[in-house]
Amino acid sequence: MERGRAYTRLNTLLQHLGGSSAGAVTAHPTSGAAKFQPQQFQYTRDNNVLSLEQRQFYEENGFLVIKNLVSDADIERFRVQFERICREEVKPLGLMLMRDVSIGKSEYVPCEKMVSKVQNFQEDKELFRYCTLPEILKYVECFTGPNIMAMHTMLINKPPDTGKKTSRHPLHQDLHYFPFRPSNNIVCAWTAMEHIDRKNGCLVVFPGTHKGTLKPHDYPQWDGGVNLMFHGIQDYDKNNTRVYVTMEKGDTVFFHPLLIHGSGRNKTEGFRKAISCHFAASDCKYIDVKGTSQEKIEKEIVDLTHKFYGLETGSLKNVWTWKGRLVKGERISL
Ligand SMILES: O=C(O)CCC(=O)C(=O)O
Repeated sequence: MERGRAYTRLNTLLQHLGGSSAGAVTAHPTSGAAKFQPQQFQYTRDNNVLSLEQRQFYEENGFLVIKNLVSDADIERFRVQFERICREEVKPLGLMLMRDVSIGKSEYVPCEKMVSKVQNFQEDKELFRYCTLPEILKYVECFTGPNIMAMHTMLINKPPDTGKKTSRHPLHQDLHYFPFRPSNNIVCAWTAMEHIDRKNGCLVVFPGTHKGTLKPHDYPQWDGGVNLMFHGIQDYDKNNTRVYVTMEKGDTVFFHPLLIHGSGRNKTEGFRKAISCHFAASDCKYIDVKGTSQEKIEKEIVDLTHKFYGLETGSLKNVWTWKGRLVKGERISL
């Protein structure tokens, strides 16, 4: 009875808030959007962290920016550790250093300017602190529930574009790389380590595409070359609204793994930094990707893991089992 009354009150409130327009998406919830009622929510959980507007925004758009979430002090610590890693003063186990395709192998000297991305920092205590920050996990739980695995970690150091446009990240869906489901229990947290806008290559997202399915991905045919693992979608709706997500240092965007997104060229002289982690509910289940659009990426990742670490994983599932770390609650099936 009490519950019934609460829903009626909530529904009245929702009606007061009015409808939303898909054509006018901003990077943040604005008052006035109320298409859904809580019982229809499927991408967010009711744990008293997100407001109704924030939940509606994510349900509708597949991403949500939380302003000023990570402190300057923490970001400084991540930056300092990243620089130490680049100078090879520390060599965390499992860490992979990537360089932009425009930099030849012979040109490589260990310094920050040569590294476009570090990934798999699960064994680096200092960087991995990002994945355990209570302020991050508090929001992650809204999407995954209480048992949380940190599955994929990255610090992206988008270099100034050399003119070859290789600093772009093609439009893609992160689920392409993941052999676990359901997708609604996976979320990416991506934190700006400085002001990020279209000049230094902010994220661009296609709102609402998280409601679609996983599309085939492949390397784009770019004249200047494409970075390793930068698979993109060829077939996307060019008329879909695009949102360029301008962010300040510490702002964090949470987004769904089916959301089509990418990032543009870095037209500045600086190295644009962001730190991110993909989290998943620990009761997600592995799937066999053989015979699916993910078969090719499975082979590429398994081969790379062998080349890089000498590990015979044999399947995407084993790669992710090896990388995943529990950050909250209980490890169940991942
Ligand atoms: O930081 C960026 O430029 C894009 C990162 C991204 O979309 C990814 O690595 O999946």
